[in-house]
Amino acid sequence: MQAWHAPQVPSLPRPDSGFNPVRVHDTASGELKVVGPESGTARLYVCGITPYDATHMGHANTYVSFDLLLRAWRDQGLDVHYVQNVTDIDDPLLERANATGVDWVALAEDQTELFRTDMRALNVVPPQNYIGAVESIPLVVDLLHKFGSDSVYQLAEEPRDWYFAVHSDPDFGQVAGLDEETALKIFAERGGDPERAGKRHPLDCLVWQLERDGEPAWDSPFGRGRPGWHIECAAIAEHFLGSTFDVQGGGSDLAFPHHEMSSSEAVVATGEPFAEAFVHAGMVGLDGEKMSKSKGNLVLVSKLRAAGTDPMAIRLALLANHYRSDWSWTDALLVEAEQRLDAWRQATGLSAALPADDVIAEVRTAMADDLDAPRALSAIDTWAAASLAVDGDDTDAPALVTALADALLGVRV
Ligand code: 5CA
Ligand code: ZN
Repeated sequence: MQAWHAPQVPSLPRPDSGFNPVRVHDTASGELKVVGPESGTARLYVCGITPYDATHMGHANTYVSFDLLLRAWRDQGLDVHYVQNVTDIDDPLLERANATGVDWVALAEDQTELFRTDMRALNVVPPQNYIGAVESIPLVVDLLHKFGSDSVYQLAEEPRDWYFAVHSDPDFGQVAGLDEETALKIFAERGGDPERAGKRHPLDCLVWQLERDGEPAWDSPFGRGRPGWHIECAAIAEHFLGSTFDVQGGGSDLAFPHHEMSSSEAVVATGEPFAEAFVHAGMVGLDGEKMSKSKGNLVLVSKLRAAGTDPMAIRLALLANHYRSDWSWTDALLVEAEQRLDAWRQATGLSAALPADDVIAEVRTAMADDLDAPRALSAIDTWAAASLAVDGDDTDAPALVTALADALLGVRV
C-alpha cells in the first residue's frame, strides 16, 4: 500500500558533548531500556489502524508518540526502518461494512485514505513499508509453514480453523505479564475466543480462519480462508524487519493479547526473540471512557481540521500529555495548545532572540528520557516567554528553535 507523503525533517547542529541514548519504557521488563543501535538503522514496527472509522485522538496520539521516537533516533544520526500495517480485513471491518451496506474493500480504502490525510496534516513521518493485511496473506502463509504440529493445529470439528498453541512458546506471557485469570478475561474482551470448543488451551489464538458464508476468503495450503489478527503483525514485522527488531509499538490496549501473541508466534516460528522492547502509548479517553470506535465517543482529527483547527495545535495538545499516561481529551487542552503555538510563533518570528543552545540541549535530553514531550514543551515555552520579554541579540536562535520544534517534536511553527 501507499503510505503518505513524507515531510521534510530539519536537522539540528550536532552537540559537542554527544547524545544521551534514547530510553523508553519496555512493557515486558517494566523498565526503561535503551533502544536502537549505536549507529546504522533502528527498526520500528507500530501496529496500524483497522480502517472502519476515521482517525480519532487515541489513534493520533499513538502515531504521534512513535513519531517522537523516530524523530529522536533520526536526530541522533540513525536511519529508521519503520513498518506499519493496516488491518484491512477483520471482523469489525466486515461487521461495519455489513451494517452500513458498504462494500468492505471500499470502506477500508476510504478510511485508510482519510487516515493518510490526517497523518500528513499532523506532520507524522510515514513508514517505509505500509502493509495491508490482505497484501500480507502470502507472508502469513509462509510463516505458518514454519510451525510444527505441536505449535499450530487444526480443529477437529467444522469449521476446521487453525490455531496457535500459545504455550508452545515457553516464555508466553512475558510481554504483558498477566496472570491466567486476567489474561482469559482480557482475551475474551479483545477479540479472543476462550470458550471455543476443541482448542488445546483456552488462550490459543486463531491463525487461519476457514471461509464463512458471505465473507471474503483466499486460497491457501491451509484451506480457503483468511488470517487471524496476531499472525498478520508477526508475519509483516518478521518479513520486513527480521528477527529481534528494536521496538514493537502500539497503544497499551494491544499489549495483551495482541503483542503477547504475535511475539510468541514469531518466537516459535523463528527461534529468535521478536523485539527488543515493547512500547505502549497510553489510552486517550473522552468523559472518563476510553475513546473507541465501538463506543462511538470519538473526537476525530478530520472533524477538527474541517472546523478550521490548526493541525499543529492538535499535535501540541497531544504532546502536552506524556505518551505513557492515560488522559482525556478536553476542549481546554486544545485552547491551551493554540495559545502555546501562538507564543512559539511570535518568539520564532523575532529577528533576534535569546540563544538556542540551552533549549536545544534540554529538549534533546527530555526526549531521550522516555520521550518526555511535556518537559520539552515547557523548555520551549520558557525560551519563548523569555525571548518575548527581553531583547535578545541572537539572530540565529529563532530559526534554530523553529528547526528544533519540527525536528524533535514534529511541530511546524
Ligand atoms: N489494527 C489493529 C492493530 S494491528 C488495531 O488495534 N487497530 S485500531 O484501529 O483499533 O487501533 C489503531 C492504534 O490506535 C493501535 O495502536 C491502538 O492501540 C491505538 N488506539 C486505539 N484506541 C486508542 C485510544 N483510545 N487511545 C490511544 N490509542 C488508541
Ligand atoms: Zn498489530
